[in-house]
Amino acid sequence: MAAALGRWPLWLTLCLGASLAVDRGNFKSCEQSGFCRRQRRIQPGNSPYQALLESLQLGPDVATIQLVNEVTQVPLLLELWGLTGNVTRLRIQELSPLRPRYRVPDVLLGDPPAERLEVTGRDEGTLELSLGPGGHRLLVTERPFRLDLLRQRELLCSVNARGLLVFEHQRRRRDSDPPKDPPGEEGAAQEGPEDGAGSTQSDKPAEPPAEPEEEPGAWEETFKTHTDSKPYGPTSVGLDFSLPGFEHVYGIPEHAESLRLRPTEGGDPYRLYNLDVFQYEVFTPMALYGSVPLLLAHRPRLSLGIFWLNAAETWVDIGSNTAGKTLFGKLLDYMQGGGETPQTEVRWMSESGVIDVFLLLGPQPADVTAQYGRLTGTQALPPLFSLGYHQSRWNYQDEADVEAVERGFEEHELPLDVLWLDIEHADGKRYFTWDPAKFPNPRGMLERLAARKRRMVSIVDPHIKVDGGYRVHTELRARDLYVKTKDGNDYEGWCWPGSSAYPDFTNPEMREWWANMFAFDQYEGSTEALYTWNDMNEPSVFSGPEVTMHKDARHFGGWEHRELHNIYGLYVHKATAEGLIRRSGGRLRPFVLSRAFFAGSQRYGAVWTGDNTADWEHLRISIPMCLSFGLAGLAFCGADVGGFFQNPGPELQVRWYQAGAFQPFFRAHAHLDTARREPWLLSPEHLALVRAALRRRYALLPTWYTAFYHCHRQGIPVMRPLWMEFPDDPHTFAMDDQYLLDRVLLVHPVTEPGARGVNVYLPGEGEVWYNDETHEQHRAPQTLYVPVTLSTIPVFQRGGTVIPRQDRPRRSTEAMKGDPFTLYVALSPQGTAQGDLYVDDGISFDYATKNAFLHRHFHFANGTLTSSSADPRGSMSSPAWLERVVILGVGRPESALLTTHGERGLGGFGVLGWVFGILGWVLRGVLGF
Ligand code: NBV
Repeated sequence: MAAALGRWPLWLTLCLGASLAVDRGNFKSCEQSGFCRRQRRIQPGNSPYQALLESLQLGPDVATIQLVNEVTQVPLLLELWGLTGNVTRLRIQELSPLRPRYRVPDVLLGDPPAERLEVTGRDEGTLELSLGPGGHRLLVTERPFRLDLLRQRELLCSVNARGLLVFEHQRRRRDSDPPKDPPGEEGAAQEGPEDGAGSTQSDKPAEPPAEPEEEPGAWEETFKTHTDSKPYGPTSVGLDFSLPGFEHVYGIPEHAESLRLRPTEGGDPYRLYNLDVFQYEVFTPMALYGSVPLLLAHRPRLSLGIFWLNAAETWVDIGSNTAGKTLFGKLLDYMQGGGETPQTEVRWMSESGVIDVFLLLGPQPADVTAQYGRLTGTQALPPLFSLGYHQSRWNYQDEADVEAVERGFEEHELPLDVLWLDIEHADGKRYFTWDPAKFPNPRGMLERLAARKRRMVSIVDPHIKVDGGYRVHTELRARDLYVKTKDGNDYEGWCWPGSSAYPDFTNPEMREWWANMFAFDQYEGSTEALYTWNDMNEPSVFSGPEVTMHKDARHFGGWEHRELHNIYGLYVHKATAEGLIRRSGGRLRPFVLSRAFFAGSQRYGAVWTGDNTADWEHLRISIPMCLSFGLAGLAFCGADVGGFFQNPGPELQVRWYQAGAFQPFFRAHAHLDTARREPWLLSPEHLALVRAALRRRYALLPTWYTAFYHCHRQGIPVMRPLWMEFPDDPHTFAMDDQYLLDRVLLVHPVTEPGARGVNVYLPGEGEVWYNDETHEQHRAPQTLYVPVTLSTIPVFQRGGTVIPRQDRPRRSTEAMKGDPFTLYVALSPQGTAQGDLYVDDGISFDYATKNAFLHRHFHFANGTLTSSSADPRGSMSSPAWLERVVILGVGRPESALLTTHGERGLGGFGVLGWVFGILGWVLRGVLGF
């Protein structure tokens, strides 16, 4: 039983919501985190590592070289791969580890295909390897060890140029017995599919080398009332990367931070450690609920990514370095005319595991996101309903409340797809059950909702009430599927239900059991209309250190929690999504929202930014937060609309609906202690504005769905920073108050109180943009002052694009099925435009398994709009039809002519200025629906 009375004050704070700001004292600073402190004290320029070039072994796809620490004489093994599609992988491990180190499984899709490596040059102290057909070369320097990655003659990235490679080799504790229970083969057996040649996992442990003096805390670390026993001592790893020419770096969610990451000198590094941070503040490098160790760097003509595959607590330092620049950096300055070229330094530090890094070499921004998508998978295609509007609060009290809220949407003609139930719906927070007094007939409730083409989400958290009368608990205990303490007992901590145990989701058998719990006969009262929300899966343990699990807790295979902390939440999400797929016999797509995440979580569903606050700065930060999520593959991102803590005023609430309507996951949510805020509780004027925002979202759903399809296929985010589409325009590089939806719409939500206007930057030399509401045309590039009222959402369609819409207001996405489409054709200055529309049944996997989809490409040139197939595999027959074509950027046409499969159709019908309508049945044949 790990619950400590010492944690009660925090628990009380959580319940009462008393404090208004984060309690920083609950979370470690770098100085309080032993390995971060140790690593940060190491000064650049003194690397003890030497590459033994004569040890080079060149396999068919991997090169191995031994590294040795000249002080401790401990040997490491460096493995290098040139992967297809401009990716280089490097892995560093101990050559003869005392105990296997954790190599993150279940994140990579498989063994990434590799190119043949060749030695193309060698002189004293340097080795040159060519990395396949992309023209990339790697220079390996012997002493001190460093790597320089070049494309032709251009230096892209240097590794260990500052000499900050750290590999705390495993050792025996001085004057003590070895730890009793190191993981054996079982631990090795759960290694993921990425394991390949050069594995040292099963190598025999070597005799321990001579030990350096250890600093206090190396073998035991105390934070507040918690002591981490650290039976294996210090095991951290770290490495530095120099990026010449780069001034802008992004990614490594989750932080409440601007899109462009800030230098961390003088403060803490960015921390990646999944934590339940109560009342988080904005603009801090503090860790939040999820972690994706992917950093992107961008400059004109080049984007790169560094993917650091490690699931332990990780800190990332970012420096802009001109003074301590590498020789190559100085050479670059010289070649470019003597001026200082900027350079960014990135340093990764993880508490344990191995160094496993993928350098994603772009060169375009979309290449980097695609490279990452090929490694870890792309966003699962969401069921269409989940792109509609979600109404949540902690809590909708009972069946009558649900009914009344749903009726409210009906009566006020507000579209709604999903109603959410938080923890109070379950019987005493025993997930997979219903409170019998409040929800006596869940099936009836779900059927009523489904009859009105709506759905429900219920929360299923991963902490399980320790209660001998609760089947989930008794079965998990009997099957021995809980996480263990360091002493081998079931790990227990304090959470919502009181004393709770934590299923070991890293164990495949546990995930299997959990997935089966979503079968309709296991999760009683559930139906196909019920989907799932996983909260608290960092995991949150109120009584644990930093509100999470003890690092010396034990998982399947004997691994310590410290080694895999950041991937725990992904496994919960994965098992839940698999459960929803399985309950439909593999037919239907799941929808699962998760709070914690890791690299690869995009394959399992949606994520959100957790417990934000109802204030303007949290509204503003939702944009860069979701942009950062998207860059790291997590495209299906949203923030609680209205803010979770505290009560938004009507202006903030309206502005949040307007912003949320243009973010991928669109859900209003609120804390238990806040006032009710269903939209009709606003004044009629404000309600009308919320209605307008909701309807705008729904009208654009075909564009959203098509954007998600692009993302699913190509790994390109749905919500994109401007620089992804305008990579050579430095003006866009730090912009995070506006963004693009796919490549077609530019959105600049109003996020200031009392705003009368906003400055919108319209990028693109020689391009034009059209105001989405007034259809007014604007030339680019320019910063346009857009006057706003409370009803304005500044959105612009890019000239040269075609977007599909469904303009008839309905109660939900399902009610829109069969509604006709309108195409908005926004002409470029050259009078051309193109775009596409993706349609499928919106719910099943038939699009993938039976090619049951339709993907049309639209092209406008020489006054003619043509529709053709964008993907001939798509074979769905659809009732969808086209009702109108709106052309932006033309004068009033004299007539319009329609040609169907070469036959001449109607001409000269009603022309309304530059907007003209055409009878749907006429166009149906032409556009191939
Ligand atoms: O389940 C209650 C809440 C939930 O409403 C919120 O969205 C989660 O992020 N949950 C956190 C636990 C309590 C937070 C104070």
